[in-house]
Amino acid sequence: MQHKSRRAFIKTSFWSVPLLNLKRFRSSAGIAAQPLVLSTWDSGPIPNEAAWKILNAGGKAIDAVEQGGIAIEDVISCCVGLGGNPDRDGHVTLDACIMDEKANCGGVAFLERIKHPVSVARKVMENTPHVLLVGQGAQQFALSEGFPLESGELSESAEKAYKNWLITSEYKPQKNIELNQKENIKPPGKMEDGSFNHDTMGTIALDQNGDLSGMCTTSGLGFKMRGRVGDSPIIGSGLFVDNEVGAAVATGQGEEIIRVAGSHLVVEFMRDGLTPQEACQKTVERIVRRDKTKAKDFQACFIAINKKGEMGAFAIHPGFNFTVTHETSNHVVTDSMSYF
Ligand code: SD4
Repeated sequence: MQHKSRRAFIKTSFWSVPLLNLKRFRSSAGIAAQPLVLSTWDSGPIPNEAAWKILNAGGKAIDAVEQGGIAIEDVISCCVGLGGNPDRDGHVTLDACIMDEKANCGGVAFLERIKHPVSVARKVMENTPHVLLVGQGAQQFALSEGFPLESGELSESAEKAYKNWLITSEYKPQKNIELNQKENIKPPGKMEDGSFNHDTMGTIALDQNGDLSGMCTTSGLGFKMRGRVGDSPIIGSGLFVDNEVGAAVATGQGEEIIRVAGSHLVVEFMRDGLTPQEACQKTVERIVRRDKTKAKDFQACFIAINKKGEMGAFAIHPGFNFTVTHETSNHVVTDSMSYF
């Protein structure tokens, strides 16, 4: 077993927060917090701020996570939503899903020119007999629900990235850590040019009533094949919620997360009595075990909360960070624990 306990340093987020380290995070991971919201990456303060408004007012977790998704999809300089990097043909295609405390769920995949896939996913959940709509059908449904058709133009940062990618046209997803380790990254997760450096936002929440919900929204891996769908809109892979047990959400190389039905696996480990931290770690170990050499080249990360309001996170590689918000704390945990 090679995973290391890494010290984590907590950056100041949108709120003024105390400096903490991972040791403290670990002990706070054992403390129950309710309500509670966790989001992937250091752009997590954006969804968490929107979600917290609802949770703090006694609102429902499902509304909180949807508002979180909308907030990050609104940030055009973010790699989530329409500002994200395109596929190799130059089109942005979006994936999202949402799941509530009653195991109601909905998703959209390969959706184009619609700004808020998370809300279309919720409409799929509430207004259709289905769980997942894709491509043109998903767009047609979104339009019928009153979502406007957007222009389809690339954002400035995506256009730049695409032109740059066309030079080699080599499909080689980043582990994200290279970006994080660049000195020019400004918190929370911002690049020098003001754009964000991650393409998937997962948010899970526990509300005052003790109910759990989650959402995941993404533009998927940049420069993917046209039609490619990752783990993010797939219930059980990118996201899973079981109100008796806990909730988990994933980010990283979607294909590898799908292979183990990652988020479902995290929840099942929690059902067996593991803490959220142990459950995330065991799931990452399951992915790595399949092919350890290959795992050196891709990232996969999970965050989880359980019914008691305990939390956990684990990644294959260093550099993963996530955002925690509850009554007494608001912080980005940088460089979470990892296998390598
Ligand atoms: C995907 N899981 O499309 C997503 C990518 C991701 O940060 O998480 N990027 O495979």
